[in-house]
Amino acid sequence: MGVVNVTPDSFSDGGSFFATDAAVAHGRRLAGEGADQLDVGGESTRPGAEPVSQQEELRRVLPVVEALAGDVSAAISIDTTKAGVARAALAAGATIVNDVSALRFDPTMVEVVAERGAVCCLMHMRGEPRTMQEEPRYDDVVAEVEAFLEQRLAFAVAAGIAESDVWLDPGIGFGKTLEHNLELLRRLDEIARIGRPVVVGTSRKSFLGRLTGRSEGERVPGTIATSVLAYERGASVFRVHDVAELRDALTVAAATVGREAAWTSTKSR
Ligand code: HH2
Repeated sequence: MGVVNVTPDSFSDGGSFFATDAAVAHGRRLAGEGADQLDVGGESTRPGAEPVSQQEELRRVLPVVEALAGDVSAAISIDTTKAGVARAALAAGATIVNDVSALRFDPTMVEVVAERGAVCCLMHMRGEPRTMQEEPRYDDVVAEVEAFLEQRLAFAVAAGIAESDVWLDPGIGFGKTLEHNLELLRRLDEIARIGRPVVVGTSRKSFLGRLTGRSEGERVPGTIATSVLAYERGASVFRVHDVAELRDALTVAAATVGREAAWTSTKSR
């Protein structure tokens, strides 16, 4: 899954693709590099980020979704917590809703996803982006994230979303310390045992910088290491900024463990 951030303030590529044309060109490039999904987002979720109005978010993402949906074979995912943005993006050709609040922030989001029969990615986050990194504490981070994801999956299914349309994500970096992120990656098989596709987003995140001392753009090796280990432990969707590098790494990893490269079959979703 390639990241297309149409934002001025995203943590690793903020501002680079803020103009519609630049974002569309970037999405085309990532699709050409082998992304099976393009995740288009108009609001940064980095710690302390300022909220964006629905009108502004729509202005940013809708032309990009429209242009890419008619143009690339990759499925289009809309990275939003707002039902109005998801509804418009799905009408414009998106087929996946990536909701980092796991259907919690907007009470009407669940209806939009269910009505449209969209795939939805439910992610674990402690609290909300503004405050999530204020002293995150867990007794057992993996058990708590797993319980949360099971509860959100049950909520989605009870509201009419097909279980087969739900992907789950432990939310690396969302209300977690370095140790929490590493523990989640180390024990990712426990999350995979829930039985839904697991999405993992480690791409260029700050915990990689804490381990290596590298700045955002220099964190691709760390992104690859964590993604390959997550793959080995059962993850099947990798939300990344650097698609070509990840694709090669995962192709080699899949051949090594003797598993079919599962991400190639998610294209149509
Ligand atoms: N991470 C980010 C945003 N959305 N969605 C899912 N499902 N999983 C993630 O790990 C995830 C996500 C943060 O990365 P980025 O989009 O690069 O930054 P920003 O939120 O600042 O735009």
